Amino acid sequence: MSDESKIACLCLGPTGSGKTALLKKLSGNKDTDEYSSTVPTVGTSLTTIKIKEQQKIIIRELGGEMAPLWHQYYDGINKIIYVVDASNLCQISAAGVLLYDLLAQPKLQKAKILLVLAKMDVSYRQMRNEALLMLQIKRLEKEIPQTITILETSAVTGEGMEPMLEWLQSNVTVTFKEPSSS
Ligand SMILES: Nc1nc2c(ncn2[C@@H]2O[C@H](COP(=O)(O)OP(=O)(O)OP(=O)(O)O)[C@@H](O)[C@H]2O)c(=O)[nH]1
Ligand SMILES: [Mg+2]
Repeated sequence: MSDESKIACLCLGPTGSGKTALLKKLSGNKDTDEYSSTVPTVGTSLTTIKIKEQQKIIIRELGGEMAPLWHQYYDGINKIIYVVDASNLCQISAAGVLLYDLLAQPKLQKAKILLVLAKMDVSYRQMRNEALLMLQIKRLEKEIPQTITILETSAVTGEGMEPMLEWLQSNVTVTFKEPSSS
């Protein structure tokens, strides 16, 4: 049974979108309270997240620089955390291209996707809506077999950490937030 506590999860997203900082915060790394800096992830890095007494989840981050090689890690993956920098709309199109490629991968047709809008402490609601519109999430939802859950986070304030842990724990999460105009 112990193997079941290891959920195969990848954390992906463009360079600098905030993956390492997010996983650091999620794993309860105290440094992030003071807001420590991160360095670009070269290759891959593993983070173990303790969920309950005996349940652990190991998340593998693949640096944005490694995007051409992400596909080598798709075997046996059932959850993907896809991190987009909500404060940097210039990067959204690139993030979208990588995301669409991911969603089209045969090995990931049954994966659950968590779309993380990161760095919300330096973003605005309007930018977040804009980001979702640019990613065409509403249209995507109708065309893809995967379930996409959208979450706003900040590695600085800790926003979104609880729901993220819940998502990691659950096998099926069907929440879909539409980009609203409010
Ligand atoms: N304000 C703010 N800055 C953040 C947040 N998360 C990350 N950053 C900053 O964004 C930069 C990149 O963060 P990383 O977590 O290293 O990004 P990454 O996605 O791991 O990048 P690669 O490993 O190169 O793919 C760093 O300077 C972080 O300090 C956040 O929630 N808020
Ligand atoms: Mg990193």
